Amino acid sequence: MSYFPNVNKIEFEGAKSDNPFAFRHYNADEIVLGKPMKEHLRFAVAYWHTLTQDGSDPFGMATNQRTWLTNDPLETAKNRVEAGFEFFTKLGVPFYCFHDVDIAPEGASLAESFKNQDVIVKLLKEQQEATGVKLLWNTANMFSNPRYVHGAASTSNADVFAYAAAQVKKALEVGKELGGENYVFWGGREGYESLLNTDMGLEQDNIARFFHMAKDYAREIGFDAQFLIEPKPKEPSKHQYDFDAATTMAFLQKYDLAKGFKLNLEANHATLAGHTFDHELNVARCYGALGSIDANQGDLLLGWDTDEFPTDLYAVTLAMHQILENGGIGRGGVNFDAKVRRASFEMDDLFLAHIAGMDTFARGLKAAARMKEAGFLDNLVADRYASFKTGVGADIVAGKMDFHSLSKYAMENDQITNTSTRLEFVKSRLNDFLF
Ligand code: XUL
Ligand code: CO
Repeated sequence: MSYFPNVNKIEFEGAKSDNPFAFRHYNADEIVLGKPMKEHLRFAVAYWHTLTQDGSDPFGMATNQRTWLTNDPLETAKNRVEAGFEFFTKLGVPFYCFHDVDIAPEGASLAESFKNQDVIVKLLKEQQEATGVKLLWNTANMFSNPRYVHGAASTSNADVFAYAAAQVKKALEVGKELGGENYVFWGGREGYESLLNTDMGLEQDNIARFFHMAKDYAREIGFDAQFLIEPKPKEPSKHQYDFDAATTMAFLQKYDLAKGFKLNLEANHATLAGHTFDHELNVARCYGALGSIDANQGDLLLGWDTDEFPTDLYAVTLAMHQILENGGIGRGGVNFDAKVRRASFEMDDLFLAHIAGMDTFARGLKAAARMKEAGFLDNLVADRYASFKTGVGADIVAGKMDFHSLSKYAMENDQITNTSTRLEFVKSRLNDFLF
């Protein structure tokens, strides 16, 4: 049986096509800078938004029409696997991502929850083998259930810490079973509501202990996925410890975890932190920690995580520029952590939304590649910092200078000349690459 009988495999038809169920820009095998688009982009569908969420919001009930829903949660979960893989293959994405609770219903006990997962993981594995679609990453949801009201690894309740450990242990086993390329931690409730009753030092020490245990267990079972932390400044917590890329790297360095973890950066989380997405990618790049991205966009007029499908070509081009500068996304990918709007409730909207995101990323990749080929930003940056290539600048970079020698140099060269960055002209030229 088909869950999407109206939609055939989505094909590339070119920019002039007016078929809504076709790619106009994403052409999987087209070579860009020596590599097929599909390898640059490594797209993934997020199970939670596309297969599990129902369209409800704090003010209204579910709106999504989903033909896989039944009265039996485990039956529904089985249907979702079938529907999901039909969707992934028709869309032509190579990867998917999930939380444990997205794929299988929680049971009355931990043991029953694990049993439900086992039933579904078996089906996922069969579908992966039949279709070639792979797991980009999985994760454990340690924020929805009321038991996590005080946090998971940062909880004030040691029994909850243990429960969370059991949940992640299982998630790592599932990741291994399904050959996941990455494993993600997003600290949904790892933060605080009020400092009045919070031991911030203990909470952060405990999170670090938790991460070390997770790394140790993954090593023990031979699960060699890349470990990723996903920063977010707030929501649902008032303040989350993994505030942004820089804060998260400081945490990882403090606790001797920087070698074992990279970052999964999300566009809407960057803007919630008061940063642009490319800022976050650039920070990660400076640390050699750009692991993967969650592709979406927020609404600057709204102060929460709207998780819209990414269609802002300017922002996506700058993000793809960072990824190209990084030498690619490595074992990571472009995961659509994005949901259809509540009013886009029909099944086929799921295709239209992903096509919009994939086409935008294809355009962003091509625009960033055109900039690269023209040497546009490379030349501009090289010119701007040219003074560090020769003379005193080269000596500073080589570590040959100190305050004595610099002071002597400055006394002899104290008539400073600076040049304009002509940033307005640069921005106008940048627009020329966005087509
Ligand atoms: C929440 C969010 C999560 C993570 C995985 O804002 O982005 O879905 O990506 O837990
Ligand atoms: Co995310």
